[in-house]
Amino acid sequence: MSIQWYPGHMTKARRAIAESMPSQDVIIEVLDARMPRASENPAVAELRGQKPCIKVLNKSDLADPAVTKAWLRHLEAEHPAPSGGAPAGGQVLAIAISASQSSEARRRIPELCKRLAPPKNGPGKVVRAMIVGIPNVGKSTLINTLMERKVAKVGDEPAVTKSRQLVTLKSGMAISDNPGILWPKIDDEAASFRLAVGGAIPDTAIDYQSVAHFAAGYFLRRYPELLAARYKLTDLPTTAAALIEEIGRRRGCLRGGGSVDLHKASDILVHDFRAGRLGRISLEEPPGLEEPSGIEESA
Ligand SMILES: Nc1nc2c(ncn2[C@@H]2O[C@H](COP(=O)(O)OP(=O)(O)OP(=O)(O)O)[C@@H](O)[C@H]2O)c(=O)[nH]1
Ligand SMILES: [Mg+2]
Repeated sequence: MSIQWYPGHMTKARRAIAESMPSQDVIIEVLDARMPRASENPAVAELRGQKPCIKVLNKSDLADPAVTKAWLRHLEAEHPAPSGGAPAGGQVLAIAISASQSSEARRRIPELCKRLAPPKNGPGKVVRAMIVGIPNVGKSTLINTLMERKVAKVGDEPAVTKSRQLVTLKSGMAISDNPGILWPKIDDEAASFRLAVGGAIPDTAIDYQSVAHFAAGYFLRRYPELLAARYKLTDLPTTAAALIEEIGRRRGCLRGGGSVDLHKASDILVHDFRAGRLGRISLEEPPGLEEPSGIEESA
């Protein structure tokens, strides 16, 4: 499944990010903790160049904690801290937070920004940071948390923010929220599915049932016990298609004639995942963590 969803405001947002990049001290790249790699927009790395960056694995309350820890280790290994002395340009730090709950975000992010920002000359120089990332990862929620009040609109759908908003924190730090940006053609099949399952792409721009099929297959392989508990299944189906059918039957998603409404059943599975009702699940693991095998990928 290749995704082509690139609304006009994203072109403008990308241009605006590029234009203000030179005046920024630190880039705060918000990622989805359930899929840190799939939610990493290659355009952000390209645009930020050598600017220091904090990779914020947000929504960690929904992600598998052991996998998040492994991602933090992996990201640290990918971007080792410079040995000795002040941080060099281009340094990357990674933290896991939950922007919707976090007093931790309020405490740690400004502190990390100050640590990463290049030293400035003269009194009254403020640290300038820019929040960027793909849609629906919690960028506006983070700015509201940092401001300790609602300054930006948030919503559980992609492309809620359409233009940049610049605010000043109590500490004097200048920080901007930006619209989520994707890249024009997402070719990586598994990454497209993960982005779609997680809600970074509107449900109307994807083949919903294949997305649910991908999720069902992954959950069966990686989190069978969570599926069994949520849907009260003593005998887990062995294929993604059979799982979606079974969910549909159990939840009464039936058409006239008794066949299962697969779209409704898919909807239940995807929305249970997004809301965390299945439990804490990560959709991808860093290299080195093995997936258990034994269940067919698809039916
Ligand atoms: N569970 C959980 N939900 C979160 C967290 N952070 C944000 N959300 C929810 O995720 C959804 C998207 O949040 P936004 O802050 O609007 O995301 P955004 O990145 O600004 O999205 P765009 O403006 O569309 O690019 C909202 O429903 C938030 O309540 C978090 O840490 N945990
Ligand atoms: Mg937003």
